[in-house]
Amino acid sequence: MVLVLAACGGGNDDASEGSGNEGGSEGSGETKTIRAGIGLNDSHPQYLALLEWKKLVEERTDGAIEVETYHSSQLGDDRGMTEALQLGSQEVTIPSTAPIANFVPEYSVFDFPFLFPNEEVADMVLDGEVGQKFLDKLEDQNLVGLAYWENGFRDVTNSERAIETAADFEGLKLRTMENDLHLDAFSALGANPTPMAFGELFTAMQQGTVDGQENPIPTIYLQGFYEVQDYVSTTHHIYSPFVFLMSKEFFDGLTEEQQTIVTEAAVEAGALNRELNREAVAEYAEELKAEGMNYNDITPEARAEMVEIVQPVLDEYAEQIGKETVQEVYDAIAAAEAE
Ligand code: TK8
Repeated sequence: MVLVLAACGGGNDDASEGSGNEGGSEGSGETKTIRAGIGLNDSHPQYLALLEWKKLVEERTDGAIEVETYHSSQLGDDRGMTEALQLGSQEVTIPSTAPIANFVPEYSVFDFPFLFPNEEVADMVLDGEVGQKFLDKLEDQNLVGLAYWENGFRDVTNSERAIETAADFEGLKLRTMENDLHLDAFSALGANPTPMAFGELFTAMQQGTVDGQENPIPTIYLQGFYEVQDYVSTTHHIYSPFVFLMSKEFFDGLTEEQQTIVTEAAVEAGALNRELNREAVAEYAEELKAEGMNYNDITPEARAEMVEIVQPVLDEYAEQIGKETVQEVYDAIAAAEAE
């Protein structure tokens, strides 16, 4: 396997400089294996970008690092895989920020409803100083954050009715991610939220355990949610970033050169993830309609009402997180918007 990968990498300009086929500065010829797992399936932009990351890392390390990729929660759910990284029994996962808040509570700020106005501003804030500060907070939890990827703006689907105004959430059994802020925000809107791992969601909707869920359009389409859901409403209530996480124990065991390679590759593959994801949204929205889903957008007035309803929940979480930290995020957003 090592030989095959080294041979593939041989054609690459960057990989051919340095120490021949010794595999980086250690030169031991020992192959390090990364098990990288995600919850989404193998048609999602996240997985396609993960394959790109694998290719870049294997080429640039001359095969000294080998990456095995797993999708569809084969290695567990976001929370379980993150715990496995902490224990050093898995090397990479790319969860949404919401489950990360169970490890570093400050991450909840990224899941404040209606926080980011658009993807460009999100990129600037996350890829800037504030984003880096948040990545640094992961170290205490035995995790290294290499880059932000994109899950995207979340929209609601359900089997009961179109969500046009806040009142339509009333009594809706809605699956949420495992995150207290999500629970409290949807409760405030009148829904009946249930936290659940992503891998259990399809069956829960199929069996009617929940009426609906919320996720970005690419997930709704590529995971086949239209088979078990009738309504999609583009509430765009939360912009969900992904964080590319590596086990700190594994990262610390890499050579400096390898640390740079895995980090740069995570940023580059993340750009591909964002690009594919954004290209896909309009097309997949059309596909959802073609599959017979009832599709509706939200008026600015209805959105403003939702913002008002969740505001007390945000105030409460801002206290918990620390007002200064939250203000820093708001300031970075304002600065990005002004550019
Ligand atoms: C996939 C999850 C998922 C997230 C969720 O592992 O749980 O709803 O949006 O895409 O990260």
